[in-house]
Amino acid sequence: MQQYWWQSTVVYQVYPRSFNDTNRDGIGDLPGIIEKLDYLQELGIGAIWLSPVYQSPNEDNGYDISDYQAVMAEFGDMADLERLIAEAKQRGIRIIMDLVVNHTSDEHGWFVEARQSKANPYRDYYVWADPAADGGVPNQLQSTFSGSAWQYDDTSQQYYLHLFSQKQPDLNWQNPQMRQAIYDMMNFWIDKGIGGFRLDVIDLIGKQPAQGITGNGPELHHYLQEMNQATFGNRDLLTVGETWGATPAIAKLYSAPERHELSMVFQFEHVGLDEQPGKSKWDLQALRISELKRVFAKWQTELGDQGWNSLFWNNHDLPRIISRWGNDGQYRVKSGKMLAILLHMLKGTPYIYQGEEIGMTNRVVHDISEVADVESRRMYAERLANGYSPADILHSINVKGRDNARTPMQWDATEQAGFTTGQPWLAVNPNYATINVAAALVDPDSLFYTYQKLIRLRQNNPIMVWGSFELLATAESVFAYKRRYQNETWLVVNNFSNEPQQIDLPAEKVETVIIQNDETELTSLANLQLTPWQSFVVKVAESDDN
Ligand code: TEU
Ligand code: CA
Repeated sequence: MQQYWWQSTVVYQVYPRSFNDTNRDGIGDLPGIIEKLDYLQELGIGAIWLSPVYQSPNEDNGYDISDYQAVMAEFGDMADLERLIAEAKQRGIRIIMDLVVNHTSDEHGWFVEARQSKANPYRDYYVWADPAADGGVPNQLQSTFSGSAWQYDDTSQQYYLHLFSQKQPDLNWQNPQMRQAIYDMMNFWIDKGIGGFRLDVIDLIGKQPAQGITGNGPELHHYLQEMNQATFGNRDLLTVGETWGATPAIAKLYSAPERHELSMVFQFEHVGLDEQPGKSKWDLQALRISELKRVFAKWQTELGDQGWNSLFWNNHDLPRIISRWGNDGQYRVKSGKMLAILLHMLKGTPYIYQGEEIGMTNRVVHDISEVADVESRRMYAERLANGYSPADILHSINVKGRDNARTPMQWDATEQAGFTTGQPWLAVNPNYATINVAAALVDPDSLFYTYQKLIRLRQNNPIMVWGSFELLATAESVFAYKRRYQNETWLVVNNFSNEPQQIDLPAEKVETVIIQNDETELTSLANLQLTPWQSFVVKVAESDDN
C-alpha cells in the first residue's frame, strides 16, 4: 500500500468544551488548546482531532451546526482558530476538523429558509415527507436520541427527518446544489491549512428514508468519491469516517486508496460487545475477552493491505475504558498501561482521547439533574415512561453515558482540576486530586510516559505500522498476538483480568524487551505466571515455525 503520513502518526482527540478554559466562564476554549500545545507535543502526537468548534446552539454540544464557517463564540473567534492551526503546525501537529454534514442545526440559515415554504429554494436541502394516511409519522424510522425520527412542521404540514435530535434536521444529499455547498465549505477550511477531516456519521448520508434505509445507502460511495474529487483528494489530508455500520468489506470500500474515498474509518464492532445483542447500549452485558479477541483479529487480518484501520478505546461518545474494561481502582494505572500497549501494538492509526493518557475514569451521578447529555436525558425520559426504575436507568447512564467522557480535563490538583477558575459547565470528577496531568508528568512510571513511549516506538519501528498480525491461542483472559515484518517478530502478551493467568511459550527466545507494565523478568516464557493486568512486548528470535 502507498505510504501516507497518517499511517505512522498518533491522533489526539480534543473535546474543546471540556479541555481548558482561559476566560473563567467554565467552558473550554481555543486559546485553552493553544496553551496546551507544548504538552501535546511532549506526548508526541502528530494530529489533533478537534470536535466541532463551529457556531451552534449546543443542543448536542456542537454536533448541531448553525454556521459552518463561523467559530462558536464561547470557544473564541476565527483568529483564535487560525492561530491554533499555525501554532500546532510549528510543533508538527496537524488540526483535523470535525465535519458534521449528515445534518445541520435547525437554526442554520438553510433550515430557517427551508421551513418558510415548500417553494423555498432551500426546501430540498432537507428531507421532507407528507403525513401517513392516518395523519401520523411517514414511517417508523427512529431517532438515535429516542423517539420518532420525524418531526411535524405546522407551517407546511409536512414532517422533516432528524435521525438525531429534532434540532438536528437531516440534509438531503440527493440534492446536488446542497452537496456543492458542502464541498465549497470544506475547501474553505482546507485553504486554512487544516490536516484533514473526521466525518460525523458519514455512513448515513446515502440514506433513502422512504425505503427505511439509513446506513450504507446505494449512493453513499458515489457521494464520497465525488466529495473526494471536489475537496480533499490528492491534498495529503487525513480523512476518517465515523461509520457505525461498517464491516471489514465495507471498510475496504471506504479506505482502499484506489477507490479515492477516505483514509480510514472508525468502526465500532468492539464497542458493542458489552451490550445485549439486538438491544441498545443501555442494555448491559459483561464483556467476554474471547469475543474481543475475535473481533480485533478479524479487523487486523481482513483489511489486509486493501484498507486501513483506526484504533481507539475512547472518544466523546464512549465511557472511559479503564472503568469500562480495565480496573479503575487497585489496578487503574496497570490496567491502563495494558489497554494502551494492547491497542497501540496493533496495525492501524491509534487515537488517544483527552484524559486517556493520564487514566481518567468514569464519574458517578445520583440524579438525572447531574446529566447534561441530550442522548442520556432523552433515554431517561423514554425509559421512565416505559416503567423502568430511575435507579436502573441511572445505572446504565453511569456505565455507558457520554458525559463520562466529557467531564473537564484534569490538569492539576488545584480547584476545578486547573480546568477553570470559574464554575465548570459539567462537574469535575472528584478524583482529580490524584488523577491529573501535573502528577503524571512528575511520575516517570505514570501512564503518560507509557503512551509517550508507544508513540515513539511507532515512529521508529515499521513493524508496528506495517507488520502482519497473528492471534495466539491462549486462556480466555489472555490476549496475545504476534506482529511480523521482514525478518522481525514481536510478541505481545496481555493479561486482561484481575486474576493471575498462565501462558506457556517455551519455544520463544526473548531477544529484547520492547515495553512492559511491570518489573517481571522475561528471559523465559515457559509456564509464565502473568500477574493481574500484566502486559509486555518482546522481540523474539525468528524461528522457522515462528
Ligand atoms: O455519533 C453518532 C452516534 O450514533 C452516537 O452519537 C451515539 O451516541 C451512539 O449511541 C454512540 O454511543 C456522532 C457524534 O460522535 C455524536 O457526538 C453526535 O451526537 C452524533 O453523531 C450526531 O451528530
Ligand atoms: Ca472559556
